[in-house]
Amino acid sequence: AIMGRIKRGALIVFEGVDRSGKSTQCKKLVESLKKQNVKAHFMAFPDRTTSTGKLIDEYLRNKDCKVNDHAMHLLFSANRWENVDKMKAFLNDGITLIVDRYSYSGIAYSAAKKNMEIDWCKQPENGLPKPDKVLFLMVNQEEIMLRPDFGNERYENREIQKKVFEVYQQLFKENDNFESIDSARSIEDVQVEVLKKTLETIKSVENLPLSTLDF
Ligand code: ADP
Ligand code: 2DT
Ligand code: MG
Repeated sequence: AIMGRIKRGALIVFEGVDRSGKSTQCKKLVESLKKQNVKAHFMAFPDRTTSTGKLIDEYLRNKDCKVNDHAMHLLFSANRWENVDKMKAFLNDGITLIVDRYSYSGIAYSAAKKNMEIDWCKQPENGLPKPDKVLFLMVNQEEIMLRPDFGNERYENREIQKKVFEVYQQLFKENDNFESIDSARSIEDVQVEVLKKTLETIKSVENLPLSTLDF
């Protein structure tokens, strides 16, 4: 008998400002999927374990560390590029990837800086695997202020977060793979919607080829 082709996994990305609940939802989602016998694997960007990731980690944790903004942007992008073969292998094996931040974080946090052109920021991302769905966690500023405090990393302050949110909103309008999730609800209520959207996405792309980002 002819063997059926392996159905590919879906590339699901979580985006949103700090404390919007991305990491919480990603972890729960991977558990929920595994419970339902859906093959899933968690990834996060920046991937702080690789050689580029160690430089990025130093940059984020040490605010005195001065690096050219353009060079830093390319390093964040390189940190994704060095994971492409691994990502494709998972997806082709039928394993769904649940990813905490991706190219859209790269664009939003860099374009929020002075003297950084958004069109320039998009370019290094072209050719990377295109997410089948970007779940954009939306929480208003008042709600986010009720959540546990910012940490000490670079970018963790209100002024930067406001600019980042503005770039995210532009990306939301420009990209058809974005879906907004109201995250000013309980963790459990958000998870119900996140799981539903993910299962729908897995089903709808399983026989379609993976696309590449084309900004
Ligand atoms: P992110 O990864 O987007 O920065 P986290 O998942 O780390 O956000 O969540 C930030 C903080 O807010 C954590 O303390 C988490 O427990 C809390 N939190 C996450 N989701 C919710 C929610 N829906 N309601 C209230 N608090 C939340
Ligand atoms: P967390 O580890 O708490 O998510 O913070 N960032 C991330 C960039 O500036 N560019 C990127 O390409 C990516 C993926 C956002 C990571 C911090 O790094 C920022 C917050
Ligand atoms: Mg997080």
